[in-house]
Order: sequence, then structure tokens, then C-alpha cells
Amino acid sequence: MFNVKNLSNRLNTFRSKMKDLKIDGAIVTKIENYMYLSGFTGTSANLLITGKKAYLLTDFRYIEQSSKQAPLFEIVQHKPDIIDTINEIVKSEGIIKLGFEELNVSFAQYRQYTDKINGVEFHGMGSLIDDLRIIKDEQEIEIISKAVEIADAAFTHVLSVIRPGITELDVAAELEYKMKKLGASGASFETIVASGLRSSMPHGTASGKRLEPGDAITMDFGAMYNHYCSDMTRTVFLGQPEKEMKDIYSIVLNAQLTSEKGAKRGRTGSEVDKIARDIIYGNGYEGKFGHGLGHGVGLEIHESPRLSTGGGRRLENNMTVTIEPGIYVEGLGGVRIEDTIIIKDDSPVVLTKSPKELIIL
Ligand SMILES: [Mn+2]
Repeated sequence: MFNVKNLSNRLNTFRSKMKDLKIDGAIVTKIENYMYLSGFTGTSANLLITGKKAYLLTDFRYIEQSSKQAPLFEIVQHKPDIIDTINEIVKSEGIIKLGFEELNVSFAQYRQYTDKINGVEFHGMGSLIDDLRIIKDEQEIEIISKAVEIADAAFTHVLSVIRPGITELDVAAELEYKMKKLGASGASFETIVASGLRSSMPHGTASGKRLEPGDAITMDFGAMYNHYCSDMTRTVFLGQPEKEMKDIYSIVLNAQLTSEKGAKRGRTGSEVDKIARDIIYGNGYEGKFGHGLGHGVGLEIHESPRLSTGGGRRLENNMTVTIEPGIYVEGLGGVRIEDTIIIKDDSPVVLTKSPKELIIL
């Protein structure tokens, strides 16, 4: 899936980070991270990387696939217990300080490491590899753009399907079917369709509730394409909404457009979040926008950087992030509008193309 130049850049960058940490070996266990570093997209593998060598340990089912996808790695079919094979390589490579993904390894696995791999010093790598994934290369941007395009097309399609009497689950099924027909392997997360009073629940996944005239319908969904995610949200109305819902819509739209324009290279996530938050709170909806403005999107649907009140990291070119303000009022309803964008100097590239003006069906 990835070209060799990009894979080799990633491996080189990782090795230079290993040097900084003064570790001479690293076990990579998190699926998105071994995919990113090796190119192998199967669901069972560990990487063992040293200054000079790179091993991919997997089982019989994935030998052929990993050989094709991970050209920079030596493929090893591991013993029934993978830890035994890791131990053998650690010994033969003379590794002394061994990095591992402490945020991904369970307590039980860690105990296995320390029980079975003797004579090494273990060193937690924190979110080191996740952090390498924050800035996307041109190939990743191409794939994410396609994932966004598929979701946009599904949204266009679903507008022709929505009518009173069908259920939220019907709407979700239409979105997901269309995305799959357009080349997605599936949805990038469980599709959210929250209508009427349910729309005040920011993450109301689709239910058997039927759509009724006057309902706000919030659809938050995305495509999984070549293992990368897209993420978008639109709220549309089935017939004339109540006045307050119309007002809420225009406040959220203003917050979305203004903060999206403000997502400039060099600003922190919290500075961009504040642009939207000030608009929403200033219009009397303090406390009704209880989540962050956005998040990174890539191999995972939610990844760094965070655009939220605590988001201290500065935006850099080629980060792919969402901008998704919302207002939720229990007993009335909610509105959220979300795009996926690429940070580019002073004005981001907005990948999501679906219209954001009020849609009344
Ligand atoms: Mn999102």
C-alpha cells in the first residue's frame, strides 16, 4: 500500500528517535503503528527493530501477505508463543535496552516480557510512534482525501433517501452501503444518526427511532479506505425546524467556518478551539458545547493532535484534523457540523465538500 520511499523515511525517522532514547531495540505491538512502520496491514504481528535490522514476526496466515507488503522487513514465522521468538532475536542481536509500547501493552504482557526476556532493560516509548504519524506524507494525504470523497458522495446519496417513517438505522445502512459500493472497506466508526430529541446526544448511534417531520437529523460518519479514516458530520432538517434550532444552526455554522479559517500553522489546538468556543458561549450556549473542537484523523479515527481546551501542540503543515463544533440542548435537540481538513500555512485545505448551509428536506 505504501511506497518504499515513504516506508524507508518512516523507519529512518524511528531509528533516529531510538537513538535519542538510547535504546538499541524496540518491540512494536500497536496495530496502526506496525502498519505505519512496516506497511503490513494484517491483524497479527509484532515488529522488532534494531539500529540495523528490522524483523516482522507473524503467524502462518500472514507470511505471504507480509512478504509482499513489508519489503524492508525480514519476515519471521514466530513460535506458538511469540515471546519465545522475540527472546531469541533479542539474544542474537545482543539488545541491551529494549523499547516497548507501554500504552499498548497490558500488565499481563509486560509481566511476560520481564519473565521471559532476561538480561535486558525495558524502556517505555510512550506515544513515540503515534506522534510520528501526526504529520502525513503525500501518499497518506491522497488516501485520506479519497476516504473523505467517498463519505461526501454517501451524504449526497442519503439526502435523496431521507423521508418521514424510515428509521435512523435505515439512514446509517444507506450511508454505509454507499460508502462500500464506492470502495470503502467499511465505516471508519459506528455511524451516528441522532434525530429529533435524540440529536442532543453528541454520540447517539443510530437507533430504531423513526424520522418525523420537524426532526433535526445529525449524521456523523466516515469511510475506511485503504486503512485510513475520514470523518464528517452534517445536521439536516426534515421539514421546518423550530426557531431556536434554526438559531442554533447558524451559530454552529458561524463557529465552524470561523474556527476552520483560523486553523493556521503555528496556532495551538486550544487557540483554534477557543475561536469556536467564544462564538458559541458568546451567543448564550455556554456549557452546551461539551467536547473538543477536533482531532487528528489517519489510521485511527481519533488521533493526535487534539484541538481542545487542553490542546497545547502547535499545528503544522500536513496534519489532517477535524473541525466539529456543536450545540446540544437536552429536550430540544442538537446541531454539529464537521469537516476534515489539512493544515496548510495560513489557510487549510478543506477536504470535505458537502454543503454546510441549512438543508431542509
Ligand atoms: Mn470527529
